[in-house]
Amino acid sequence: MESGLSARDRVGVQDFLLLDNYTSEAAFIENLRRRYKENLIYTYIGSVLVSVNPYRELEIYSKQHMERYRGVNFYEISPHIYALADNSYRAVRTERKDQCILISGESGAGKTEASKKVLQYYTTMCPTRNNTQSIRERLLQSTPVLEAFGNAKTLRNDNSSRFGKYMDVQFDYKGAPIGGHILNYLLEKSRVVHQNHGERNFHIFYQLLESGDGALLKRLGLDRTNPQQYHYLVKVRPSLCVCAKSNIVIYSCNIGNCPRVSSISDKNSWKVVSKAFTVIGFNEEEVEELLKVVASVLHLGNTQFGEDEYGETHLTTEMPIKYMIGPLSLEQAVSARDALAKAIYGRTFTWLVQKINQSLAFQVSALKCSSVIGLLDIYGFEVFQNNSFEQFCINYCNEKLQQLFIELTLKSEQEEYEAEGIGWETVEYFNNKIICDLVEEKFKGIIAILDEECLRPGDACDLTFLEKLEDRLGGHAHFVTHKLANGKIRKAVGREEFRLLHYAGEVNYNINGFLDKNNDLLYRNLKEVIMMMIEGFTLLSCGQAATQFKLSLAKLMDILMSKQPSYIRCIKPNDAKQPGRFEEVLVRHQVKYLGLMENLRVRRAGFAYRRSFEAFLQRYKPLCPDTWPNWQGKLSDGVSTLVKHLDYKAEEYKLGRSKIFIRFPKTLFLTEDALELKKPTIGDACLSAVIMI
Ligand code: AOV
Ligand code: MG
Repeated sequence: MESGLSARDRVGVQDFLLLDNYTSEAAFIENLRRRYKENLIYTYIGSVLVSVNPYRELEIYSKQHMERYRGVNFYEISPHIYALADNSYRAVRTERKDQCILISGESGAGKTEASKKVLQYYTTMCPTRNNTQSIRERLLQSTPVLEAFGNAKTLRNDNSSRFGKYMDVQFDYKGAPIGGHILNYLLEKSRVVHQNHGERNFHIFYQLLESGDGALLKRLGLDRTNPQQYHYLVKVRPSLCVCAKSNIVIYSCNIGNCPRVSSISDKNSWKVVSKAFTVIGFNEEEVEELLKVVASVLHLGNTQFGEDEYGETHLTTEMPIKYMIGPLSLEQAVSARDALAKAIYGRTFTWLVQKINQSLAFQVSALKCSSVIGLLDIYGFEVFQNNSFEQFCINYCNEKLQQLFIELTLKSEQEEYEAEGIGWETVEYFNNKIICDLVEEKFKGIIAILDEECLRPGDACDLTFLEKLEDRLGGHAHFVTHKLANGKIRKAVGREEFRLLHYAGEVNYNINGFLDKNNDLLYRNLKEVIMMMIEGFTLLSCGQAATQFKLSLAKLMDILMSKQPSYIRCIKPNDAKQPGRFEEVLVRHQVKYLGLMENLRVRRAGFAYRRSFEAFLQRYKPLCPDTWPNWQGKLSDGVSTLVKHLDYKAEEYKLGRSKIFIRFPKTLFLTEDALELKKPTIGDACLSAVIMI
């Protein structure tokens, strides 16, 4: 412990609003660093929670901790994710307004862990109805199942979410969780057939092979002794060789990756997932059917193709298919196989989410959902050495989330002050709308150009797509290719790449595979074979995937906009995934692009709470004899009378055209406390009729 320092010097301030030098980025980072060194990973910016990944288990998530945070206000106790969870829950109870908790930050920053902590809080602390107890367990157990099928080790995170997840927790009028619903977004299906060096396929493959019961594996035709025999589990580097015996050219794969990772226990996870299946309500046959599909993907990956002297390709698999798909070139055959594996896995994942949703739906028809809290945990912004279509979609998704943050916290807040005639000096911030438009704008954006190229008959290919991008978007401030305006070559961008200047940094995207991935290509005859094998199993082409993704993101934004948001901004302190390491440059970069300094400036200069005159008066009128039981005059005069009686100081509030603005949360909390004391004399019934806006 550093001696001679006051507690405040040592642990910093728990709310950045209290920083003496609140405009200084250095002071902001220093505050984060001090707190991090003391294992204080949470700090507020008003009601926004900033969280720094500790990369170690902290003793702050026990039931006792949860109890400490129940019903207390932010400023009363040290910052915690439970305080934020409780705050949203109380808003649901008292204001009956749907809430959402938006968790953002780059890959490995702690979003998924944060969402799990919030869910744990609700399932532990909220009241239960007799007949809905199992729903808590199901809500909790949906996570390990979805993680087994949708998470994987990447270079950035050993448990990286490879799909976006939005989960509604539904509460009844007494505040008991009674159900849930999950929306999933764009699973990174390409991982099924290919992983970058040092990465893995989805966890479930390794869990099944490592820990699946011997008899089960036998039934599935799997052999655990050598997981590396499964081509989809190792780094696949295609190569062609000629079989000496038959003179047939064999398309083979290079084996070389290690499927085991010290930080991941596939054995333990398997146990957890197996139990979770039971809790969610899968019977044994359903689990086995599901695992059969998983196994079939591994078998499919081991299918090899040979080319005979006529250049025709044959299927040399032991799968129960008697079809020859040909003639195709070797490359075509392999890509058809991989497309099929991806489609099977993707469909299975969608089915899994549907099945979980059935299990989370109200079991008792008489139950009514009164309000919901939505939890958004998406894949974080990521940059690799080689970035493809998947990173393009993931990073676009993060742009949208940042846009929502800007719309709701920076832009609308400032616009409201202006509309209400509150004196205000505008805080400048970077608005990433320009990048969202670049990607998604109708007819002009990258997605529109990609779709256009996918639908164009003739010679359309990835390179013509890049040419079109250059033609139409060259000169855009956030779009760059290897060609410089003066005809020279920009070395930092490859000839098959384009670079986007994202809000969170620059990313070069390699265009190879963009068209196929966007088309979600699946050969028709393969679809037919599968449809004949499995009745009712329809594998239709999904159309242009990026556009679908864009539309589902737009829908998600509508869902989120209809709710009252809370924010958790996650920060990754180092790239080595190590505890105790706080790398300033890395943290500063995140503080910058997350817009935390602007967020702080707006909050500091602005007002923590606002209420319409009517709602404010309605709720707090019992606190002043002149406004109780009814105020007859103008609403603004009533509010004026009330706050004077409450002894609000001039710097604590401002009256706008239709609303009162309260600068500090504490002022409102003290008023709430006073109301609580008044309850015995005025009665609860009167208060429950009050609507807060
Ligand atoms: P992410 O969700 O933000 O990345 P995770 O939530 O998976 O990141 O966190 C990555 C790892 O950091 C976890 O597996 C834990 O080991 C550790 N970690 C995060 N938060 C905590 C915490 N509060 N306490 C202890 N350890 C933690 V990604 O899904 O890749 O964008 O796509
Ligand atoms: Mg995650």
